Amino acid sequence: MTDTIDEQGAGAPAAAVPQYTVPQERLIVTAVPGPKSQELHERRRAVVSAGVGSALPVYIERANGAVLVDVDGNRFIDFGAGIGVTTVGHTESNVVAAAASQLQDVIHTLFTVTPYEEYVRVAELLAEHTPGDWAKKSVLVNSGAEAVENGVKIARKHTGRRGVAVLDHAYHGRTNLTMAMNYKANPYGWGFGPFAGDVYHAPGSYPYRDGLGGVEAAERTIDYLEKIVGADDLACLVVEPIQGEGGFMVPADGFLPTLQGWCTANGVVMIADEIQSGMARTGRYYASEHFGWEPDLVLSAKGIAGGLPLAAVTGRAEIMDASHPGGLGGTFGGNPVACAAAIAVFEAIERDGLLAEADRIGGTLTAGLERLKERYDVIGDIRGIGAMIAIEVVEPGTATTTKRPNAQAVSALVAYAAQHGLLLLNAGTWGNVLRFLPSLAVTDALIDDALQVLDDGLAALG
Ligand code: PLZ
Repeated sequence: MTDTIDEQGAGAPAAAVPQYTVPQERLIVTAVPGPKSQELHERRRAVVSAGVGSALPVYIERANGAVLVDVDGNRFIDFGAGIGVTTVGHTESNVVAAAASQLQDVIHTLFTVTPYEEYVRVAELLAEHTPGDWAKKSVLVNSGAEAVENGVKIARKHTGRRGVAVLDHAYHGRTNLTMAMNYKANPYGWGFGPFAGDVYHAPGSYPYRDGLGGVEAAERTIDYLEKIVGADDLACLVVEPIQGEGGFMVPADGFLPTLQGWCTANGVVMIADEIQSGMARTGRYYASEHFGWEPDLVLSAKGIAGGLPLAAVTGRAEIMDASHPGGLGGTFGGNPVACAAAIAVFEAIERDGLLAEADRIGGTLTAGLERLKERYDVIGDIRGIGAMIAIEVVEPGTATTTKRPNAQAVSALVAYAAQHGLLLLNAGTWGNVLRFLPSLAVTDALIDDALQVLDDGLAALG
């Protein structure tokens, strides 16, 4: 997906050339936010809870490919993709067509009342594309947090145990159980307790800061689980193969398979939270594959349905069948329109070679960031895989010594980028990470342009 409408030359292939409905270029025509966005923001203040934030309060009117258009006519290169949701591109034409067609046929029945084929098809696709060559089953739900909740429910029922282990820097959602599973209380849990019990936080793998090899880091995690938690009452260990909100930490080699080995030996269900890292984002269907990790259960959400709400727990059939009939469900889970969109997403990944597109994006981004790192010593680390790349920003002169987190520079860069038509998201426990999560429709030209904005922003830090 490297061609735009303007670039279709005579040599372009006849099929699979995306037709964008929005020019794939940034364009700033007003102050950011512009007058119409400001007006909408005033209306919002009166009626939308103050607890709901917005990273960039420009109100979006249209979105296509890798570009957002706001109500004032400004166009932004979208390096957030709704936090890794519109992975196949905004308003991807096949996703739109599949959802529109499904809207005409059936919008809702509730699968647990009267079922429909689309749910079954999504479960088949998940069984095929999640890691591990064994019989798999799924349950479909509405959100990432709900997938985490269901993964834990199923693991508890299967093991007859209560304990839930997670890693430091983890993020798993905003429901009561998942708030307890997050590393950061502020903003996710602050004042919202009491929280669910039996949740244990163990150290993970953060190569830039802990300097540990994967097996060493896993041994530290296991030691914690054995000494502090105790394996006997542990139902599951939930791990993001590449941590998302925590700052895109790529674990050292061997970390994940070593933990899986320990879990298997101890009857603990190991669950991959692939909600941010899955669905082709890293150049594989699931990031676990990069690490030779075959999890017992895999959680999908975000990118699975091209922007429509859908999430899933998929895994070993014998674990997924642990629940008594009627134990799993929910009114909107596996909605037919969302399922039709998800089927179109799986098709787009295959038809448009999107796994290779993620590799291309990772290559272009990483090379450009490496060049910036040579010139700006606030870039401490560049990490990530495919279209899930981040830089960790540190105080000048500390990149190889104390690595002091530099949230101020991250905020300044995000603000600078927004003013210049580039939507960037921060991440990281200390707000010290700048993450790049473009859709797989982003062209190399757009990436180069975004890197130039970042270069200018870094220069402006002084
Ligand atoms: N697990 C790994 O990344 C969602 C949070 C946005 P939901 N991350 C974005 C926000 O501020 O609320 C996420 C994730 C991982 C679970 C979740 C939760 O997914 O669909 O937001 O519930």
